[in-house]
Amino acid sequence: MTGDLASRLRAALGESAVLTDPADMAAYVTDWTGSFTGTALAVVRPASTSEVATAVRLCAEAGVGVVPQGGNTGLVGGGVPDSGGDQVVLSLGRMRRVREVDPVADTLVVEAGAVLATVQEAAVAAGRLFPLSLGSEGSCTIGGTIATNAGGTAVLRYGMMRELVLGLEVVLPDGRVWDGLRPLRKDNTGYDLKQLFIGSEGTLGVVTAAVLRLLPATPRRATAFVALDSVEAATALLPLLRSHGGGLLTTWELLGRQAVDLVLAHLPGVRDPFAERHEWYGLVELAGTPADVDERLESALEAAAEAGLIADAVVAGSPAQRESLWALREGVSEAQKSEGATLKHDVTLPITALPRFVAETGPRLLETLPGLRLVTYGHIGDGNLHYNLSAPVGDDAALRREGPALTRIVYDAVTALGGSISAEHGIGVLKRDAAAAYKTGVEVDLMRAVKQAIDPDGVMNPRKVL
Ligand code: FAD
Ligand code: 2HG
Ligand code: ZN
Repeated sequence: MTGDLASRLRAALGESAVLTDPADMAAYVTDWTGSFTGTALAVVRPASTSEVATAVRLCAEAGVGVVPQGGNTGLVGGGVPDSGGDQVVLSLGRMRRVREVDPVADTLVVEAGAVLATVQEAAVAAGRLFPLSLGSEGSCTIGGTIATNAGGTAVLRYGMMRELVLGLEVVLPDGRVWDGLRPLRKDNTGYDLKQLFIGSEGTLGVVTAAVLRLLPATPRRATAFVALDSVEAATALLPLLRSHGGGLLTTWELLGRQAVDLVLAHLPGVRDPFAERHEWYGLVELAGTPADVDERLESALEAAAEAGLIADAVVAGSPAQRESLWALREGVSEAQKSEGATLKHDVTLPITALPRFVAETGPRLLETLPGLRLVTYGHIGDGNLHYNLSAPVGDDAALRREGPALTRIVYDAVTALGGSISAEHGIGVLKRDAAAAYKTGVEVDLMRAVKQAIDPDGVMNPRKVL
């Protein structure tokens, strides 16, 4: 049955919608990190919801697993097939249309394959804001950000993707379409089905379209890069930034010196804004109208300096300066990738526990692997650290050898302090076994029950998450 699946898909969707040549499929079977590579029976590229439904139904009838894929920027190996060669990658890349912007309902209806940046642009063109903001926004898709419940650098103010979605259209594992594409702000008719699909990483269905919330435009942004002596200073600054920023505080990001060093080493044109080296840095941004944001940022920085919480500060005086400060933050993933072997830990803790986590975990890791580089940065305002590790210089093999022990140290510390082993990137394959071990038995049972109820034959994204 699987043998003629590609021909059946071609007959239903057209020749050009189905790729089977390994060279054509190459970009779809390896992830952004380069750590996850598989092989696929075929890559199918439907152009409409009904074509997605047909493709999923044909795969289900053939007993073939479907791996949904958007921009393939995911960091946990969830969007690529495994090495079995018996799965179909379903790319949403041809479904990119912004269908409607409604200024009265303050909503935008979009197809799942639309790139996040195009949705942000459509909102701006309508005088509104779609606030989700990620370093990958030029490539990641709305379907992918829904499937992973993406976070990013404006969660502090606007929440994660889950809070920005009002309605969804989903193709179910048996090929039926759930039409939940409603712009309702209120709908208490039992379980909130859309929330089940948000963050399910393609294991329950294929998201084909969404109704998104729009928010008031923030035409002026005030941005500063600050030098800090400690992680304690970064957490202590949060209430101060909040009170001086009013509701306009949008971003509070942390960067350790090692992260900055990697960006300076690998990304051309980026420079250190300070003459002296510091152990820690923060990026703060307020967004709103010109009348407000500059004064508020200034008063926050003055209060922070008086309280002895910042060692130095640079305020962006132009859009170009803002870009260069943001490049230091958004360049870390790319720079760390260029440096060689990386072990990623996207963890979250209660904010007050972050200083202790950093102080206690680093020495334990360095005892296990001397020379290890701790590349610590992330969305500290949300309690989310990217506690990433780079190999000792020139010794990638050591990181690979000690990786499981290092990850255990990190996850044990996170769990002991009341945190979670994935803040925003999800589980995918990377954390599948760890999630089963670190979540409670009740949580794992409930997740399995949901999967069994919606996808009893295991068609959707097999062996991911669970
Ligand atoms: P993909 O990588 O294609 O897929 C991700 C998962 O979603 C897979 O499990 C896939 O099967 C599933 N999926 C994709 N589309 C659908 C669909 N239509 N229906 C059902 N399932 C689907 N993430 C953050 O949260 N915050 C960040 O700040 C952030 N910054 C990043 C910066 C860089 C440089 C990079 C490379 C990645 C970053 N990411 C970040 C991770 C990534 O961009 C997000 O996880 C994003 O949501 C993935 O979107 P995508 O379209 O690329 O999805
Ligand atoms: C970020 O915040 C992203 O920059 C990517 O979530 C983190 O590459 C990473 O580990
Ligand atoms: Zn992040």
